[in-house]
Amino acid sequence: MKRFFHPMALTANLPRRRFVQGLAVGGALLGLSPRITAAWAAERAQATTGTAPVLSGTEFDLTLEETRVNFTGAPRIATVANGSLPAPTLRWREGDSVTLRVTNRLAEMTSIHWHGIILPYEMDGVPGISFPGIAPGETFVYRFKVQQTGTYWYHAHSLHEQTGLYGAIIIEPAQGESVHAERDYVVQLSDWTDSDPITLLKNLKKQSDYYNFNQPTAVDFLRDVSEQGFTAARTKRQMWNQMRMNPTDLSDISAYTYTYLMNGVTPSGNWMGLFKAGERVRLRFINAGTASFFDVRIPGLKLNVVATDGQNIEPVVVDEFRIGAGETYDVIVTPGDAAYIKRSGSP
Ligand SMILES: [Cu+2]
Repeated sequence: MKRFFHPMALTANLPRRRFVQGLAVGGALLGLSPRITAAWAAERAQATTGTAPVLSGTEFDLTLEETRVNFTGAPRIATVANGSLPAPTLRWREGDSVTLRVTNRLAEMTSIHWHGIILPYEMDGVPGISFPGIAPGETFVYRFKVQQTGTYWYHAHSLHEQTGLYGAIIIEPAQGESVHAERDYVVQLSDWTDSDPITLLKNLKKQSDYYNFNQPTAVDFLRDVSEQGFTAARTKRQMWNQMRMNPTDLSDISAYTYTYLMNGVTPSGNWMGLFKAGERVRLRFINAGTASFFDVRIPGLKLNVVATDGQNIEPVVVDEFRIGAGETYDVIVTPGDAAYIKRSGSP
């Protein structure tokens, strides 16, 4: 199993947050992608990455457009909301009616879906149910009453999600937070690819293990024979063959293709959250990845899981948890006077 570690430094008492910008975009723009030309780049801003801006209240405007990003040293096109990747964090209040005006400045149809939010179906934002999507140039107005509390997220209900359209939703309870914390951070995990998502999808449709480079080999079979005996090894292989499955099929797409992001920052960018020793820090983990699981742990810290998918739960203390695509986990940590590196391995 290949593990990919994504460090997040939770560092005590640093004067400011530091973000590492993507590599500067220069003349190398030309020729790397057929759609990225000097003229294209001149018209578009670089996306703001790192901790997303927070929008709160009852009226929201989100503008969806293409921007430039550079996570790997190669300039690419991202689809973002209000110029930022991740999209702005939306803070709502239970009981409020919210209005969200979403304007599509992309060249293609798109949509925004409010993941896990209880609302009238016309406001759900899944194309093909109540509307065809938001056409280029069009503004769709979502309006609904907020009837729940907790950590959720929103995303494009199309391949624009893979290219950056996702953001956090935090809903405050009408009577105030029941979970006490001195600090509150969104930790949004996602997977970025420099490849065109349509190409990835096409490859997976043709061959589901296209990106699996750990196929069982004759050497593995011989090892099984020496460890378990011939009959057991053959039975095991037959079982997998009958199911037409593969014991190494953990993720359709792996770190070979993906660069994993935490709050829009690559592992080398080191997203950082500040705290004072002894504070209760609430970390709202959101898996905004398109096709990745993450195993989350912060060596040296117990993770007190207090909510999942927006629902408060009987708190559970763990050393590590696994978060699937679309899930959210709220975790309380009480760090001491040290720096902590969060590790999230994608299996
Ligand atoms: Cu969703």
